[in-house]
Amino acid sequence: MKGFISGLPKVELHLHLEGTLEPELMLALAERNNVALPFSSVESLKAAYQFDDLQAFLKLYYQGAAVLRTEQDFYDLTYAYLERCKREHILHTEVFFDPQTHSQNGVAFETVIEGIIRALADGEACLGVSSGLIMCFLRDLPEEDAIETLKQAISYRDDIIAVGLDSSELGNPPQKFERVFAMARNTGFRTVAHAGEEGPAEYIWEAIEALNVERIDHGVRCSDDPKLVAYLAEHQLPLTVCPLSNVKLKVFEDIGSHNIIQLFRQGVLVTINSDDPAYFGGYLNDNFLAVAKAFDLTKQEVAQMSENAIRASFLSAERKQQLQ
Ligand code: ES4
Ligand code: ZN
Repeated sequence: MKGFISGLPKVELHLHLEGTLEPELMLALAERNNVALPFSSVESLKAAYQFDDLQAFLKLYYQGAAVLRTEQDFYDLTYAYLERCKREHILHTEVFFDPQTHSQNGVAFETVIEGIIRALADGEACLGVSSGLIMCFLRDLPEEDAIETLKQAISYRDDIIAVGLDSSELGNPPQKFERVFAMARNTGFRTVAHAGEEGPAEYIWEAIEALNVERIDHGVRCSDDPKLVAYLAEHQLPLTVCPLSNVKLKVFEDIGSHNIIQLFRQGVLVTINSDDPAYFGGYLNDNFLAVAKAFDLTKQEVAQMSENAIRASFLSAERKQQLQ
């Protein structure tokens, strides 16, 4: 199974670039940029990666992201992930970035995006990994900040395929961003949102009805509402599920208690993704393998998961067909 998964052509749809910041690079950039970190070794950093919930994780994730300062830093971060894609046989990836995290640290929008788009172009040309860029709004910040961020993105209209919504879910329902998502859609951006990771099934309904999203990121709490599961299956609205992330953040106690296979068997278009692999201890192949082993999946079922991701991607119908 391990060899089968490694060799399977794959697509990734839920990955935070800032979440690919490996401890080694984090420490190197802290030194390069003179940013103070409360950790001095890879070991002490890794030892701190034990989280009770999303909030505990986000604290470390934002602290880590503060070492990213220059365009070259964003290039190096992004290119290192694309090299990983090549090794993992990921042919296409749709990646999130959080510009507001960096503007809070005094780093300009242009610095962040120029580094990322240069790496994505090189990744396609030199590694053969195609990609799409998704700009996420931080949902724990006010609506006006998201609107300001969207305005900055307009000059990069051709470099960004979609907008998304991430960070602290509880208390920050999708509805809060209804207007900015409408503006984004009118500008020609596609839309996705994190919903139903820690938040209730109601937030998934809101993401669908108020934000008009084309995919739900996580969405695992849909199981609390059978009508919602039926809706997702009927409309083939994809969920980008992140199994190892959910276990690390205690959304599920262990991989065997995860509901991904239950949803799969109920006809929901589920996909497997790695979320923040540097923090959660596994890239895409590890996520596939954990699910395949825990539920004793057949090769055909594993291949179906990969096919689901091709279907759920923002690729053209023509390119989807090439990948299938
Ligand atoms: C995230 Cl796992 C997760 N959930 C919500 N927001 C995030 N940002 C980075 N990782
Ligand atoms: Zn995520």
